[in-house]
Parts: sequence; C-alpha cells; structure tokens
Amino acid sequence: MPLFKRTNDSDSTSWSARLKKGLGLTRDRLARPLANAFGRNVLSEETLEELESALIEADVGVSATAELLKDMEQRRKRTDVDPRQALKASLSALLAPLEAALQIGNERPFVIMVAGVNGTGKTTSIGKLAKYLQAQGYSVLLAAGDTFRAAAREQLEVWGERNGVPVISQRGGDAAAVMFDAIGSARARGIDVVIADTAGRLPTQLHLMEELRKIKRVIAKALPGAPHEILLVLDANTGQNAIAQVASFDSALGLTGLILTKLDGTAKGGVVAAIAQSRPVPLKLIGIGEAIDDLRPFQVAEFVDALLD
Ligand SMILES: Nc1nc2c(ncn2[C@@H]2O[C@H](COP(=O)(O)OP(=O)(O)OP(=O)(O)O)[C@@H](O)[C@H]2O)c(=O)[nH]1
Ligand SMILES: [Mg+2]
Repeated sequence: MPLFKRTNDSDSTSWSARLKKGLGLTRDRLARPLANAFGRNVLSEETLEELESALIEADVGVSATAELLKDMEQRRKRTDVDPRQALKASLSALLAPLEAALQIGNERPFVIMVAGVNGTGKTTSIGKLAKYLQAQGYSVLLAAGDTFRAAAREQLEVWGERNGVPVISQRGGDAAAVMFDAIGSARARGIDVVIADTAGRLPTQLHLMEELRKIKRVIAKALPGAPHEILLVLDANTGQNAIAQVASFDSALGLTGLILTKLDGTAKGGVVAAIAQSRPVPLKLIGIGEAIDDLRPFQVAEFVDALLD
C-alpha cells in the first residue's frame, strides 16, 4: 500500500514538474514584473503596466487582464498580501469555474464526441483519453468519424492498437454511418465508452459545421440521449482565436467541455483565463505532450502554481 502511494505521488510530482516546464515560456513573461513587484506595498505605474503587458502577451486577453489586475489590487487592499500571492488568488478565482472532471455517467455506451479545428490534437487526445479511461476500468471503443482522409483513419487505428481497443471505421463511408455502426457495435460488445473522432474544420466552413451537427443528430438517433459529452479540442498555441473557436463550436453543438492541448512549450498558456472570462466551458482535460500518458484533468491550483509560483 505505501509503495503504491509513493508511485502515485512521484507520478503527480513529475506531471506538475512537466506542466511547469511546459508553461515555462508563459511563466517567464510574468516572472520579471512579479519579481519587481515583490514586497512592494504600492505598485508603481510602471510595474503595473509591465504586469499588464506580460499578461496580455501571455494571451490572457485585454479584458481578463483588466479584471485580474483590478481584483489583485482589491485583494491587496483588503489583506496586504504580496502581489504574487494576490495575483495567484485572483487567477484561481477566475479559473475556478473551469475545473470539472470528466465523469463517465451511467449510460451505456457512454458516448463522447470530439470536435475541433484542423490539427488541434483531436485524434492524439482521443488516443490518450482511451488509455486514461481504461486505467479507470472502463472498456473503450473508438469511432473513426474523420472519413475525409485515409491517413486519419489509420492514425486512429494506431491509437487503437496501442491501447488494445477496437476501432470502428469505414472505407469511404460517411461519418454519420460510422457513428451508427460504432454505437451498434459497442452495444453488442457491452462496451462502456465510445469516443468519436471527427475531421478538423474551421467554424467558417459552414457546410462542415452543418455536417458536425448531422453527426450529433445521428448519434442521438442511434442512442437517445447521446452524445453524453461533446468536447472541443483547442491548441494552446492558438491564442485569442481560441475564444472564437469555443463560441462557434458551442453555438453549433452545445459543448459540454474542452480539452486544451500542447501546453508543453506554449507562450500562450494564459488563454485559459480569457476562456474563463469570456465563455467558461469546463476545461476537462489538458495535454502536455504527444505520448499516451500526456493527458490529465485540469486542476486550477496546479495550473496557477505552474504559471505563477
Ligand atoms: N507537443 C504536443 N503536441 C501535440 C499534443 N497533442 C497533439 N499534438 C501533436 O499535434 C499534431 C496534430 O495532432 P492530431 O491529433 O493529429 O490533431 P487532429 O486535431 O486530430 O488533426 P486533424 O484530424 O488533422 O484535424 C500531431 O503532431 C500531434 O502529435 C500535445 O499535447 N503536445
Ligand atoms: Mg485527427
């Protein structure tokens, strides 16, 4: 038992350390003005401006930055805490509504539909999510709803092999037909969770957004009440455009959550704060690499520490 716990602890330590390293570029931008502010009772106009531009450069966004700095100053007036601690508290409060673990409900199969712009990391995240869910004891089936490219189908099949889970795909079939098949197959095999991949698309490609709505409708037809989760995958390097992506996909599909990938090595990790302020869709998972274990639930305290501690 103690051995098991130790393994767990070192596991989460290395995850935190890697998250911290991944957010290094964002963190560096904030480090200098925070060091200048250290121990100050009254922040100079210059330090406040430096802090403001560091937050904006980190893609926190103009309006979330203003809110954060105002909240930070109010906290400092109330409690006389150090600027860094005050900013940590302000950011934690802003991000709090985003923290919500992915829960597999009682529906069987439980269907998770994954969507997003091209190349954000949908297929990779699905591969990682399959491992994550299997580790919790769920059986998983993947549905290759990206039928536009043979390579996309093959990529999902590779993730299926790595995880030892079935992948339902169709050569040349349409995505909706694949979903129908996948749900039928999951039912027949008594599988717990179906994760549906879809082709990348831009919110401006209206016919492709309509296709996505059709995929959702077909899933609901195949299994009333499904999909139970509709997750949008965002690339952390996207910056402020992520906000527009959340708004468009949410309007089209009714998102239940977000996955934010590529938090390893981005200078734009602050976009999380912008999302929290503008459209607080729960951030269920974050990705910090291309390997199978590089996906975990988003935890505000850990994230804020990685950014500001
Ligand atoms: N560094 C890093 N790379 C990632 C991460 N997640 C995905 N990638 C890489 O991003 C690239 C695109 O990933 P995919 O999973 O193919 O993205 P996709 O959204 O399925 O792409 P399309 O299906 O073409 O729209 C690949 O090279 C992945 O290895 C991450 O968390 N960190
Ligand atoms: Mg893909």
